[in-house]
Amino acid sequence: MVGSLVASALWAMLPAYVPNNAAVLAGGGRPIDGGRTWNGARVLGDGKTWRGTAVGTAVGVLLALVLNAIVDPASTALGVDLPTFPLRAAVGLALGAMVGDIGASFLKRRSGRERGAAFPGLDQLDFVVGALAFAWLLAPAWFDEWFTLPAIAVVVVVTPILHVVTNVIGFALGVKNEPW
Ligand code: CTP
Ligand code: MG
Ligand code: K
Repeated sequence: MVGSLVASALWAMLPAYVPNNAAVLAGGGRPIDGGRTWNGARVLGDGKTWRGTAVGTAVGVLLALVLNAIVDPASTALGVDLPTFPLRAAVGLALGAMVGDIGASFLKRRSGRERGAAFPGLDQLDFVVGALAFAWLLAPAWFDEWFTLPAIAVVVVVTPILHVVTNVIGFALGVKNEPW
């Protein structure tokens, strides 16, 4: 019961989990803010690029399509009813994750934090808020079916743990500049 709630909630979030990690690998090139500043600090900073955002979003959507291809055997193997992603839900989760992270950088720059500075709490949940908001906007019926309040609670508790673990691994592998 609880296990199936955790499994379906995390499955539903997978297309939102990979974009930020894909962006780390794909980053570089022109920053979204074009180098512009606002009140003495960069609008977003060099860590938010067009290429990272585009590749991250595309990888998230592609993952959703792969998950759709294996959802039946996976549901059977786990004995859990897992979600299939309509394209609108896939785009909402992936693009929303990227936009949430970009919004966090905007807030970091406004609060005097340089690129790469940690903002505990915001760093772990920015993309969750963005992904859920965009999925709700783009695929409201699908969102209501899979993101019940208990499912959202699972996501909010488990995601920061997964986020910290993956970023420490990325840092240890040398692909990420900071372990957060
Ligand atoms: N990245 C990107 N485009 C994005 C998000 C991330 O190119 N939309 C790449 C950048 O190379 C970035 C790296 O992924 O440096 C790590 O992402 P993140 O930790 O979110 O950025 P930071 O460099 O820490 O910058 P910020 O302080 O603004 O979060
Ligand atoms: Mg960072
Ligand atoms: K971030």
